[in-house]
Amino acid sequence: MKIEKEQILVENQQQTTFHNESFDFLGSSLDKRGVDVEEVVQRLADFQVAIPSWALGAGGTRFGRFSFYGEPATLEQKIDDVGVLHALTGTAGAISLHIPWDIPEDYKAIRERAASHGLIFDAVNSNTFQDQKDAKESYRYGSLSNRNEAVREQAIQHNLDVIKIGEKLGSKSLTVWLADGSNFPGQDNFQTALLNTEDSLKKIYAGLPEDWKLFIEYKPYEPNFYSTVIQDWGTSFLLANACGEKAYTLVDLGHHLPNTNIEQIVSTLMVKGKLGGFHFNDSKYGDDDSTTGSVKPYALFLIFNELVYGMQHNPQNPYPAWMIDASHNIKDPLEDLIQSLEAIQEAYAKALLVDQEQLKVAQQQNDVVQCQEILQNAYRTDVRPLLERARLQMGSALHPLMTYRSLQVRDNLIKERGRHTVATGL
Ligand code: AOS
Ligand code: ZN
Ligand code: ZN
Ligand code: ZN
Repeated sequence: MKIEKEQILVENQQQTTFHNESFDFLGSSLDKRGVDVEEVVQRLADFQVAIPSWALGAGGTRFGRFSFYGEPATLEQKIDDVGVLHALTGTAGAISLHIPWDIPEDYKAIRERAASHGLIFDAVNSNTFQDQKDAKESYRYGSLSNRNEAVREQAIQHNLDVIKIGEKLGSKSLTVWLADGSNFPGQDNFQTALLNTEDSLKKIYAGLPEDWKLFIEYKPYEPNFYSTVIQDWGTSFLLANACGEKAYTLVDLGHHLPNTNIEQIVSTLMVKGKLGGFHFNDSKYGDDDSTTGSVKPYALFLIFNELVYGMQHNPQNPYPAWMIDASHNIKDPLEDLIQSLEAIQEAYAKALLVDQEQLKVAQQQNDVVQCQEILQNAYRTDVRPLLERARLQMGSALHPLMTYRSLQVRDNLIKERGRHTVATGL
């Protein structure tokens, strides 16, 4: 399944007049507000978000999984699915693989397939939260933190192997998310577990190529329900500092306890030059992994406001790696990802509209009301015509979801792959 540029063009033609009208209207009012509209559109066109290979099939819960028709069953098919997303949105220019779920057989063929869709390989992810077939040691009681040295060594070696795989694909970063923790008080010695983890991460870091980055993800609970070794940004931050300058903290929006001020975490990490990557999703309760922007779009905007500020003011922080980390239990995964990509771009566009100069003045004058007005003025702007314009410029779909449906992509995938496929790595 591959969407041709020509098909998108035909779809776009029917919608261009309406788009032009709404773009011109918005453009002239933004112009009056002193916004450089062309620049905002260009930034939106440049903004690329990686799609994780594991988000292309239906996810599930511990109670069950309802598979979705025409799910990708192979790495090739996963790449094709991201190709569809990228053709439609122009924003999904990278795929993130999870090892061992996605080990390529023929590297050259895989690289070529990705390139044919205009995709690059983003961070590679290691997996020490499941026992693999024929593995000598078990991760039942932890991996990089395990009190048994042989288990730690196996987990370290796995991460080094993942780096090797990533190198063959052109990836430039390794993301480590550790499930390690304990289920009951007294089960583990917190200090030993933390020190073991630090030691293991340093050994992985030592195997990192010069131009690579190590991203350390944190999460407060799940799958362990009493303690998690890397429970919060502070723990991730101290481990990244212990490893060295190529190690960074990775923020996953669903990995915070309720009401945490995520935007403030973002700003703290950026001012210290340690925000490496980002996993977008949304959440009502915990690591819900729901569609980005579906529950708390204003919070997402406030996070982007800090990201935009940080990208402008913190040269000490590298350009962050953007990724969606979501799971879809009932929606068509591709439609869900299109919605997430749209919400991300929307929040980014709105953050770009915040008048930073005016905000600074209002803050200086302690005009709290005006500060809120400035943020909400940007947030309340309907920026969708800007997104459309960016896509139009890239030859992508004016309305990705509409085009996805009118081109009957899912039906075509079912025809190609069969109705009852099962996604790998779930
Ligand atoms: C787990 O909760 C983390 O969000 C990981 O980033 C990711 O979802 C996992 O590695 C895929 O299973
Ligand atoms: Zn994540
Ligand atoms: Zn997660
Ligand atoms: Zn999540």
